[in-house]
Amino acid sequence: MNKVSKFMTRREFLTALAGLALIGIGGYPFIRRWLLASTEELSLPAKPTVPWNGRTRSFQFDIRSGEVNLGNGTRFTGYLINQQFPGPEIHVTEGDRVQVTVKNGLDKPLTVHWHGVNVPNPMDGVPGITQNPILPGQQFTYDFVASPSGTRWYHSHVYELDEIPNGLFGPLIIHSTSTEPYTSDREETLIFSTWGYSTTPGNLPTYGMMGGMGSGMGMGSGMMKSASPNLTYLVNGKVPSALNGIPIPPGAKLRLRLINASATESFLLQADHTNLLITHTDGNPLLKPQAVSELYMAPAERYDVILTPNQSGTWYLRSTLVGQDSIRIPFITQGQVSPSLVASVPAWSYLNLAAANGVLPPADHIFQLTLSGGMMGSSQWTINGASYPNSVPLRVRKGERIRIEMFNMSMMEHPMHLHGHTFQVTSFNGRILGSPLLKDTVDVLPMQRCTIDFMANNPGNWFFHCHNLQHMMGGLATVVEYQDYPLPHVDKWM
Ligand SMILES: [Cu+2]
Repeated sequence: MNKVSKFMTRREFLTALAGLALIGIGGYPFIRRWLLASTEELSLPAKPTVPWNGRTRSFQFDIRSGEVNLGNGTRFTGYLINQQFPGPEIHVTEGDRVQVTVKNGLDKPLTVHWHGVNVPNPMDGVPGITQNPILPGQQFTYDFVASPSGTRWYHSHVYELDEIPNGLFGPLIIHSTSTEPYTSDREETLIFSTWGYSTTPGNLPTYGMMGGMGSGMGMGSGMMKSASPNLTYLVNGKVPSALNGIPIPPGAKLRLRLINASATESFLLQADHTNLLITHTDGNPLLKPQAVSELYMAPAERYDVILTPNQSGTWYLRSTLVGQDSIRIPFITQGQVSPSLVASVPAWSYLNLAAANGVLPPADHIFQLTLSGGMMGSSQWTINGASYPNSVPLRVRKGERIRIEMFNMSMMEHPMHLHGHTFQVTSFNGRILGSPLLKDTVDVLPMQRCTIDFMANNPGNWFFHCHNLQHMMGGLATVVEYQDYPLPHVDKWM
């Protein structure tokens, strides 16, 4: 039912026609150049991971409940991994075999999902699809080769609106074995989260129309979005006012690994008196870094940025969305800086990478998904009219180049996350991206369209869902199923 034979949209057809016309008027050398460029940039890996380098890194996750102190006097009983909130920051190298033994000392089931890591399917941590949840008192060892390199993270995939905000998440940094394309002098990880969700049955939070209406509509400038009420914003598990200033010498290049672990909230980040140089999207390097004045980051997205102090003393990285003024992360310049003029650059948008023209490469299988729901404040969300687990799975075959075309026919943004694969954002709102963005989560804005392409190179059953956890719970999810791989039994553990 989802199978759509190869076809061209009207726009692609017109673009192709325009291309032919250019060839007709002697523009061939030009055409040939961008066709070649697209082909090179559009190569997708045939294998999901690099080979094992022979080294094994073992970790224990001892998960228990315990007291969390947010740094502003707020204390509550949260979920601790090795006594930490959030969980420990793990550093490994691409190609390492990573073994994490998770011991569940809580009174409820849990799993761990390795977000952005292209693990073998049984290690993906999705209960009811790739494994049974780890029950209280039980343990499970995750075992995978770390790949691809970049800013990744991990989190529970059971009762997520309870377990993630209350502590079952943390950064996973996979270092590259090759030289980083963009140098920096030092780096810091900032993992953003939100706390204070009510999870009492029948009393689910009502962040909805107010919070998300118009999300990202003015993305880039003049945002009209306001934040959800009654949430506490955290960075590295503390309210930002409790953070120590991050020291940075004058002239130094500081790489920030920004991770949005919020269950529902996006952020619009700006640094005082300096632009942000985006080098990686969801951990994957850009062909060319992008200097931006502000950065919009939806749930589950990650951005690596480089910044350089342009002010003496203390300055801040802030979120400028209404209601998020508590998000002010302090930096301290260790010495005197004579401020230079800040270059005028655009705000971040996927469309910054849009090409003047271009065509999407052929795909073997195209799925068209309409994301909808949330009407009149409803908490039900759908893909092609059906809510998970009744949504139609996307059936693919190994070796195919898959394209998913999404249209967001709703008034809220949907950060769509595919497990087990790195995809390319190939077009956004009908415009082809000249250099496709490598991501695992794409934020589809209200009433907008996008296409993502990936190689079906990792057999299994892979959850594909909105990472606004309320939308996911409300049904905005489906499964990418490989032909000839045993079907999942599909239990809903949200
Ligand atoms: Cu959503």
